[in-house]
Amino acid sequence: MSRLVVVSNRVADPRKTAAGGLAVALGEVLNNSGGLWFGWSGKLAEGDAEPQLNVQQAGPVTLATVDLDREDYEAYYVGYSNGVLWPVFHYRLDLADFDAGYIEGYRRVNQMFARRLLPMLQPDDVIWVHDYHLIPLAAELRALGCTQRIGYFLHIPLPPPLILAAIPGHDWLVKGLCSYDVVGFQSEADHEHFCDYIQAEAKAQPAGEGRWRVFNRTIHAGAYPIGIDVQEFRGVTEAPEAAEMYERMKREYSRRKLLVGVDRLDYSKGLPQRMRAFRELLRRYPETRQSATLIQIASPSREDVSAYTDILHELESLCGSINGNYGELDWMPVRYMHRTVARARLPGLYRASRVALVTPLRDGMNLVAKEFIAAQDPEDPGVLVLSRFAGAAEQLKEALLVNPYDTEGTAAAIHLALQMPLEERRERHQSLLATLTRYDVHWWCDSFLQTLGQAEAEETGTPWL
Ligand code: GDG
Repeated sequence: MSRLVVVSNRVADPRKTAAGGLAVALGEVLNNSGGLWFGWSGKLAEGDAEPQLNVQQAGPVTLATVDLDREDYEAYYVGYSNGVLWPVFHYRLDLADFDAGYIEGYRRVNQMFARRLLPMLQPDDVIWVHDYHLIPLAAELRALGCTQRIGYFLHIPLPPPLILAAIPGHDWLVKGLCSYDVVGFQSEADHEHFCDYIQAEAKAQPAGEGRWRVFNRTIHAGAYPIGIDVQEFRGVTEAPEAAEMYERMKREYSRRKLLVGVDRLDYSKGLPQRMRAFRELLRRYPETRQSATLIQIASPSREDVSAYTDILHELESLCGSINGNYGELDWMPVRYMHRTVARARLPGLYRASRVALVTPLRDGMNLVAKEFIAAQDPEDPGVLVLSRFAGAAEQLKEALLVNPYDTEGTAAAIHLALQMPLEERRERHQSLLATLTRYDVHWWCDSFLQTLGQAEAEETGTPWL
């Protein structure tokens, strides 16, 4: 059997708990199959020498990481990945900072990753590259003579061609994507955007089921919506820490219905829009005052990117004004925490909540939506209010789907969720849980790797890059 090599921007020890969606999912995959996980250590290098490679064994998984020097970190990570690709891929051209210098740093780090990874590869390896930080990695590996199969999965949305085309060098990025053997997206919508782009801009020709002939190669493209490990998550839900959290929340809010939001503090998550919808709920449906409480966890994220400090201030000011206008001596409508909650306790919070608000303006998938469903008591489940702009909305049809830009419409959906009769809550939850169980993280991994396994190994380099 081929060995699995995973490459992602950050490497997390699968034995420890991690907060990112990607880290959680990949930890599970590698723990099951064993293999090599390569990426950035998360540390900055000291001195001028080429950074050391750190290799350690974590159970069945070899973890190999390199440090980045500050200049590379600023250009590759802060500048290009999070200052250009993240906003544009989330349809936020207004937040992109197209500084010409960044792309050089992005390319430099991808080249360095390719150089460092190549000597560790075995002939039969299957390589699986993740996310927007590493789009050109396959092209760089191929330029060094790598002939193994390489797959790529984009965890964030891929916007339509006209938005993508706003990025200087977008054609180079897409050519980079076409150096993989399999390119996977979270949703059919993202997959279609890719197909539209390569047909319009690169004269791609269909070459059978999911396959394209483009830039003199054959590639496979498809939607592989990421899932969670439902069994594992239900296990965490039943463990003492989550159960204790559940009991505490139930006691504390015995006379109220809890609404919950759990997000990285990111402008793509629609947090100010969510707060405005909640304010509208309190304004339009006075009976919800004193009967509903919103707990919003906003875990700190990318604090060295300036757009993130702006969103923090906007959110804090909205929470303050809602509490100021609607709060009573014995009740505050919003409990907002700019902190990370321990993963072991999160399911208890989900389970104690009647409604989850998952209302991103754009999201590749959104795992919180799935975790919320998995944590519910099937006899008395909560209701998921979900943005139609999350990748998860393609699968989770029985959620209450909302347009997060529509404040009144979202407030009305939250109101409906709060009032939903038990029978309807059960029916919806049952269907949602069935979807979640069928398309779990193992399905995601198996179906992607099966397609990659069937792809022909690349026989030559790609001299055109
Ligand atoms: C990217 C894409 C895609 C959040 N706050 C806390 C915490 N979390 C955990 C959640 C969940 C994960 O972080 C967030 O995953 P999401 O999917 O919601 O979002 P991103 O981080 O933006 O992930 C996304 C994902 O990749 C996977 O492909 O779904 O669309 O943007 O697991 O539970 N965990 C803990 N404390 C917190 O405060 N412990």
